[in-house]
Amino acid sequence: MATAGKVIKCKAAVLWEQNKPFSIEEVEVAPPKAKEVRIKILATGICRSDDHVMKGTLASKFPVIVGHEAVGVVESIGEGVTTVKPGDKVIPLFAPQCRECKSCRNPDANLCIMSDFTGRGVLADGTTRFTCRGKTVYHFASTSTFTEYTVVDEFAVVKIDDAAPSEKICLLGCAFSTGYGAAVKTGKVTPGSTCAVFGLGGVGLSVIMGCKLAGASRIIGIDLNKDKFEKAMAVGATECISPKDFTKPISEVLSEMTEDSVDYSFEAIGHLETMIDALKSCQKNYGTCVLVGVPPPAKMLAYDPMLLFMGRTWKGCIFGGWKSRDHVPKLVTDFMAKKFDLDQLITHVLPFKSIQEGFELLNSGKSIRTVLTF
Ligand code: PAD
Ligand code: ZN
Repeated sequence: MATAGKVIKCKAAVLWEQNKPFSIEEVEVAPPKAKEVRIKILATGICRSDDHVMKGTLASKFPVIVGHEAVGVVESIGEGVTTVKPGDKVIPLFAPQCRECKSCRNPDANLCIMSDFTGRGVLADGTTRFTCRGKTVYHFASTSTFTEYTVVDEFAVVKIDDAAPSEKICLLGCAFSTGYGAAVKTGKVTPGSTCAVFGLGGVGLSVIMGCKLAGASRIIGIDLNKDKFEKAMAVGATECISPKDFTKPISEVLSEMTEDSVDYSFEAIGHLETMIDALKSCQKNYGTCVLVGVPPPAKMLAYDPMLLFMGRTWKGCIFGGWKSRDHVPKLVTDFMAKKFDLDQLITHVLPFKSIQEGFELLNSGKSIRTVLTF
């Protein structure tokens, strides 16, 4: 393309400091260096994890360009890139896969050593490709998609089916893959089982879809916001409850609703209290509880070790446990084969410049996923 090898000036949503709104700025995006890929973003979803950066729940340097749930097209590649080429439709991967580290070599693991969940904010060579008003702007979680163009390391991007609709499958970059994988890959929900899902945002609803596809017979959705119940039922919940309607903990309510508690419980909120109550909610001897919500920083959990001693399994997963470059193209193929539907998760589609409105919809509880288009 004509822009290859040149600096691209384009619009991006920059967070200059914590707790301040997005500022749409003209930024400079440097060309990709060796083993890097520059991508034109086509569509990107708004996830609670982006909001966590704004509020300080997820560590980050500032100024930063967040956003991590997207589809784009490769604009140009750096030297030595072999797995994608200009013109390819791709999904940037916040959980990268270098294919060389110990986790990547383990068939059951997916937390690649190249992941940036600690807020380093740079590419593998230790530098950034963004500048704005003469200042260095940091990357977020190997992706940074709230911009017309981004640069990622080759290990953090994968080619997908060109025919896949960008405005929908951007959700495979985070929400759907995370929730669905938590149920079918990490939790390994079995047919006929009972499940409880704490939190009915884009991630929790995707957990429900996974539980349903795995053949669970009873799926109980839990949220403080009853407006979320209709969607939860539409994607597969068999009933929904709100903690506001009970004076006792949800774990006790679930124990009464089901014979001796559910087989699987999932926490898709990110609060310490609900993490422990989700653990208490699964069957005491063989139950499995999966943590999906991002934990608050520098906080410790205190819980009765008897909860685990009796036999429960407590696990967590990032990106559902999927090995991103191996599995994302297959999830796209499954979507194209109509194995699951993403329409229920997308409540709003807005132009990129309305990003702040998209976050207001998230924070007021009115949206599930807002997709921004370019
Ligand atoms: P969301 O904010 O859209 O959904 C969270 C839901 O939880 C909302 O519907 C709230 O009303 C509800 N809620 C809040 N507090 C409570 C409570 N005490 N009891 C019951 N319900 C409550 O977020 P999301 O679906 O985009 O993300 C959910 C979490 O998952 C969040 O912490 C996000 O950062 C995390 C996440 N993790 C990964 C991963 O790889 N593990 C990926 C993406 C998102
Ligand atoms: Zn996300």
